[in-house]
Amino acid sequence: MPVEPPSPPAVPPSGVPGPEQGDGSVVVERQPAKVVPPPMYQVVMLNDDYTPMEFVVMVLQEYFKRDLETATQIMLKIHHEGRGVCGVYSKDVAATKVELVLAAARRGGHPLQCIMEAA
Ligand code: TYC
Repeated sequence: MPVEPPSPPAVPPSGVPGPEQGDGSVVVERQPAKVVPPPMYQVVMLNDDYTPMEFVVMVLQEYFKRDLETATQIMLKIHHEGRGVCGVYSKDVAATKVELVLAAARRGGHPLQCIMEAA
């Protein structure tokens, strides 16, 4: 019994070569890469009346890699304005930094608050 060859699909699946040029060759159009940057989060520290300024400066140096002058400026901004951005990171990194800062604050007996929010 004769076996029929499989017939080609009427519509080629998208993303695969097409259309035929007549000589059997095909033109492949490169799709522009759709690169979506990951959502970013800012880590924000809040002011309080009890955490020592020196501790906040140490946190900014240790966990946010700020030099002494920048850390002092950020700390003073928080002190005067109530809040300040320590840095902007991907979700996981921001969440880890918040955890580390809160753990260090609790170890030191300070009420320092640190949150993350969509940048
Ligand atoms: N306001 C605190 C003080 O006068 C200092 C401080 C700064 C506390 C920043 C928290 O996120 C903070 N000792």
